[in-house]
Amino acid sequence: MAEEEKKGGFKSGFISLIGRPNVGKSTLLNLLLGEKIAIISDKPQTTRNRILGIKNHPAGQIIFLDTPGIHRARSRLNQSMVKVALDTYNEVDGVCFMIEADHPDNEENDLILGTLNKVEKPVFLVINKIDLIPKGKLLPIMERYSRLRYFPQIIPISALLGDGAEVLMCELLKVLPEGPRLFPEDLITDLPERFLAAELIREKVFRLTREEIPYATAVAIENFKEREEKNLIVIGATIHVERESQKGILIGERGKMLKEIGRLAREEIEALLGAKVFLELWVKVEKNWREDPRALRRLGY
Ligand SMILES: Nc1nc2c(ncn2[C@@H]2O[C@H](COP(=O)(O)OP(=O)(O)OP(=O)(O)O)[C@@H](O)[C@H]2O)c(=O)[nH]1
Ligand SMILES: [Mg+2]
Repeated sequence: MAEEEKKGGFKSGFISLIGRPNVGKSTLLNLLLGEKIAIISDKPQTTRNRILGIKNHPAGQIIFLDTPGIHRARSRLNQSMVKVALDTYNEVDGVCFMIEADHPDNEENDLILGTLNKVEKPVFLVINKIDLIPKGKLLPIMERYSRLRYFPQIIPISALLGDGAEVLMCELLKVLPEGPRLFPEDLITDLPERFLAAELIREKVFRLTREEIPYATAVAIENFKEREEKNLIVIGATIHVERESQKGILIGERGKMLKEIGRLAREEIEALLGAKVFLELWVKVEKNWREDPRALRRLGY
């Protein structure tokens, strides 16, 4: 047990990051952890699973749950994403409700406020992307939101520039219960390496493709073999799409697109795992997987 834990007053507990798609929840998680474990894109609905990240602060251990953005979900996949986010309400000691400073008022935020009504744990309002607005616009947002419900604190941040992260953690530590570390100090997430690798591949699809394609894509790791003598990891992954036309775009002219996705993903997987990676990608059409409960389960949703 570390010194500060023995002294007493050490805090530990769970905080979920909640908000509409694209507000910057995953960017904030990575900023707080000082490491990239959650994928990020400029398109909404990037995160599909609960991403657990462990922050070891001198005053306590904060376990953050990054969640899919809450929205009006139509497909089964999207319904499952929203459920993942809402389910965290039952297992946390506090919630960070994130909004964007540059467009704070919208139907999705109203929807989320409604879901937060039944949450008895402290709900903090985190106003992200303050780098995008002039300072004078912040106060009116804070005033408006404090009339909508009680927030123990309203914390303006820029997850992109790193502003406000320490203030946020100090405020969160205040509401966490006293207790020992819940995870070993050297652990940053409970997610398996296979999952993180699949996510990095999906992130590159989000970056390099447009319109329906990122949304119709899921990545399944087929094999993951460590060759310790060579410090090499051999990974094979299938990118599932819904239609032949999407498969064609993902592969690209003479395989160019798939090669680029593979190259960018491999570089990041190598940095993450600290080993050389041999990455092989396949593309497979699986009609309507977003509506098929069995396919969804198999693909991890
Ligand atoms: N200007 C600015 N952009 C930001 C900030 N934080 C995040 N972004 C950008 O906002 C976009 C969405 O970020 P994500 O972290 O993927 O958002 P998210 O809330 O996790 O989105 P979902 O997973 O889709 O729910 C990315 O392009 C980020 O670079 C910020 O503080 N300022
Ligand atoms: Mg996200």
